[in-house]
Amino acid sequence: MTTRRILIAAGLAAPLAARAHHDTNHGSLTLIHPWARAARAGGQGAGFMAIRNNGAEADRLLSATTPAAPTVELHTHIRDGDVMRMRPVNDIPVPAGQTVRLQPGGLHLMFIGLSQELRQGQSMPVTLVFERAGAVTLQLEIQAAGARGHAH
Ligand SMILES: [Cu+2]
Repeated sequence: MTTRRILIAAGLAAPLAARAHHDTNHGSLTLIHPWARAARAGGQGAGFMAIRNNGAEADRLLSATTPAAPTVELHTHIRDGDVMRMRPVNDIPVPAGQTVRLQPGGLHLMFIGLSQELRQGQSMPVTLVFERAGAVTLQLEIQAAGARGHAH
């Protein structure tokens, strides 16, 4: 079966689209500059953004999903001797009044076993599930494979 047919079978006729991006407000949260690195089908990808909690209650990012990969993990980097290694975390706390940054070398979304190429200039939908704010779907703008930050 071709990739395209698999996508259609999953109800994802056009999961990647070129479109403009804006910060997203969801409940007490603002999701700022969501982006991902370009990556090949079958490989792994990484997603980043800043999450600002404007509210008076702490929240937590519990999980994430995307039609572009069967598994999304929440990862951080830890120092292991002289190397930085990625490690899954159960959740990502977003304390009241604070901004948590998912960025290269730190916390990030890890897309495992990409079912499609993440092509620079397109975008991918990702649904985040927060303990308090619930689920919100964002479009991550796909940057170059080696990108270190969001291009404005
Ligand atoms: Cu990772």
